[in-house]
Amino acid sequence: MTITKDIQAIDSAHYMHPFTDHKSLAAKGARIITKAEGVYIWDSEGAKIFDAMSGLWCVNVGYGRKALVDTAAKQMLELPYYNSFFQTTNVPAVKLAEKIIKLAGDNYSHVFFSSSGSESNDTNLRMVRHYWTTLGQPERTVIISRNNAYHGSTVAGASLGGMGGMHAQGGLPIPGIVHIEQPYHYGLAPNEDRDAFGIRAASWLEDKILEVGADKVAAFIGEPVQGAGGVIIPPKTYWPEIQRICDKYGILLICDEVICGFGRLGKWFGSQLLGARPDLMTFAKGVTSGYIPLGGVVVGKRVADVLIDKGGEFNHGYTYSGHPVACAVALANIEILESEGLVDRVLHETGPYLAEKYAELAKHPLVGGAETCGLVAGFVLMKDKQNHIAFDEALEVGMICRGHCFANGLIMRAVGDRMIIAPPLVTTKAQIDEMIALIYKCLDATLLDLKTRGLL
Ligand code: PXG
Repeated sequence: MTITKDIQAIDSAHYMHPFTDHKSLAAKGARIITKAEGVYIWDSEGAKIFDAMSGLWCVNVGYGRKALVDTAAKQMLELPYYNSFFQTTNVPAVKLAEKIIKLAGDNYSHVFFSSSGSESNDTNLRMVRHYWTTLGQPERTVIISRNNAYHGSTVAGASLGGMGGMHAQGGLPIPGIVHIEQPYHYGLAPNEDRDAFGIRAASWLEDKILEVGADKVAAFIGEPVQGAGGVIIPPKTYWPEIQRICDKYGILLICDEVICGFGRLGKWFGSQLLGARPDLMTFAKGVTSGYIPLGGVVVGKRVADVLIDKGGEFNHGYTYSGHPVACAVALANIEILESEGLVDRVLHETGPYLAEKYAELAKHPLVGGAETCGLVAGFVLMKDKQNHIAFDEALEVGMICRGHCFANGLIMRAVGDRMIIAPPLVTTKAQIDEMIALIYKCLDATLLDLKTRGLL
């Protein structure tokens, strides 16, 4: 047996993967990724692949960063672990909290650490309810979220998320979480003025607040740009209007920055670009560029002041809250983002360049609704875009396209028929050209394939 076949057999016998249909995976065998450098990954058969998804929206500084490895090794030797529970702390966690507050701005004072985005949103759920109880309004428990949102896979995370497939398994969402429609202009109202649609989409929040009763609503949660829901970039009017509505009813705003944070949109946090002032910000992924698990919540002064002054003990925490190795790696990762000017580069150079390329890509016969924001981008495969006719969902055209991407050395993710990318922030303009050329190649292969199958 080759190494590939060998590992595939053991994988299929013993390794239960996340979000995977194991019967169909066993039939073909998992792709084994063996090494990575820069923006590329390699599989066990030696194929070099352009990773236009940064792993899973996380490897912001690219693969192969020795500084992060050295930092982890040094910290492991010095203090590999200690908890922050019983009135103890550690230096990397303290320094990282201080650094994140500097990046977040004046509105914020504290950071709560976890090891993932899901855990952080569990923290948010408990924190906002504890906040309102502390203020003597325990009936304010309801959190409003959006359809197709992704906020994680724990019970709270999946409930806050708006993924039908996840809710269908395990009786979710848990009580006290309700959803409104997402601000997907191209999918919901392509003929409406974009900015007017943004205001209308935000008004669905106000409708829901009034339906639930303003005195029962604790918070609204949203990703600045929805990621796993298909890269849904809201009109520029949307977030300021959401902020206005939250302010009007005194409702806490949580921005889930797990994907948008740490430079993805060209600012340290996506809400800073899109015009929101969240009370709480969820982070994970890009904080360490995925080199080691770390997540957390940036806590605004509005919440922190109440919890610290009057909240007493918050009965919540994780073994790995403030893990010294993860926090040290995060500091080194932020140091790279700063010293290489990567966040500004996304805002002023690579983001606008990708936007230009996507404007051209929009002319391809299969491509509808092509949009970018910083280094995140998406389009939807359309059967007849002149008449705005989508493909039948059951045909899984997105998966067909994804297959051609794999075959041609490109990782591009399919969400239904939306094809999405989030390349590492180190991607150069020349590498954007290379990635765009691959996207054209894959689209042309998909077009030919669909014609051959009689689907077009
Ligand atoms: N919030 C957001 C906005 C996310 O994108 C999470 C929370 C949960 O983070 P953890 O670290 O618990 O996984 C995420 C994670 C996909 C995909 O299919 C996206 C995520 C995770 C898994 C798959 O694009 N995002």
